[in-house]
Amino acid sequence: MKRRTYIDPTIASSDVTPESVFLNRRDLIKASSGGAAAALGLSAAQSGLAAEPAELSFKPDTQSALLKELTPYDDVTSYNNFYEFGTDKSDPVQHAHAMTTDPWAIKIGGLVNQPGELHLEDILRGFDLEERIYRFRCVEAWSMVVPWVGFPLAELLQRFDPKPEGRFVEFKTLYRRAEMRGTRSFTSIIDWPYREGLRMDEAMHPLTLMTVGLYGKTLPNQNGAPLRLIVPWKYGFKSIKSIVEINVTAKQPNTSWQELQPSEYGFYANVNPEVDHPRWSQRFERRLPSSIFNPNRVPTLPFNGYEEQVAGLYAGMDLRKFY
Ligand SMILES: Nc1nc2c(c(=O)[nH]1)N[C@H]1C(S)=C(S)[C@@H](COP(=O)(O)O)O[C@H]1N2
Ligand SMILES: [Mo]
Repeated sequence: MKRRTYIDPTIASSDVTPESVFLNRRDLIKASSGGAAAALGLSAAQSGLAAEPAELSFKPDTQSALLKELTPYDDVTSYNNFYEFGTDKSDPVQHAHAMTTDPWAIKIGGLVNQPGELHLEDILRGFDLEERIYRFRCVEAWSMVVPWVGFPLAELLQRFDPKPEGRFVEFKTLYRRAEMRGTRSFTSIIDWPYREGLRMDEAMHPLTLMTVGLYGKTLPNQNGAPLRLIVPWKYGFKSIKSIVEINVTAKQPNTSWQELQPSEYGFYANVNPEVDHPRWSQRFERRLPSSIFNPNRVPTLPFNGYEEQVAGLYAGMDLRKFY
């Protein structure tokens, strides 16, 4: 399989696995210092080492018009929102290594004919991975262009055979207080675990990606390892990280940000330059990397540039009301 190799400035060439391999425990452990931990049978997180991203096999996205606009790996992996580890943009990269991601399983239930559990190994073996270069727009008005690696969420849901009365899909993030310092903080405002949801047709849309990697490698913890959602036409908070549970439901599920501040964060959260956040405009975004001297301000596009593909999902809906 032809694949693109990304040059990652943060990884010495001696650390890079020479051929594409499927994820296994050994690949998750840093080649140098992780060796001792591996010999002791410890996972990287148990040993206190951040798991080093491992190479993935996937079909590269060679046609994307966004190929020339990619946000550098260092920015994608060091400027993050992952409140389980703190609310500063630099908290996740500093503290998310404490999260154990091996072993990992997701429970799929609710209104499905075949409820069950999937282990990460089965997910990586059981689905064809593909690269998708997407724009990613946070409600806070910063954005990136990221080469994700994953597979359509629809393929996963279909295996569990949703019942016809299932109209929504609910997602939950891992909640493990001992490993997530942000959840122990007394200033923490979210009712953990972090929860998100989609309407069934949004969940089944071919752009909706179950994501296991970025820049050709497994996700770093701070970006939602080992498995997260990416919904490119919605504000970033819909793209829930480190998923452990998926439920098909009849009613619209409660979501963390909506619960926190319903007047500011809606269930739909479609990127929309016409509907301002109550406290700021959504007409423009800061495309990372961005600095005071070079803010890199670009106009925000309706549905984040995916209008042609997804606007039909919302035909007849008042998008000011259903924000
Ligand atoms: N579990 C969980 N998922 C989350 C968040 C979070 O705090 N916790 N933050 C969301 C927000 S606001 C954004 S913008 C994106 C950020 O993803 P990134 O750090 O990979 O850029 O993750 C989303 N998913
Ligand atoms: Mo966000």
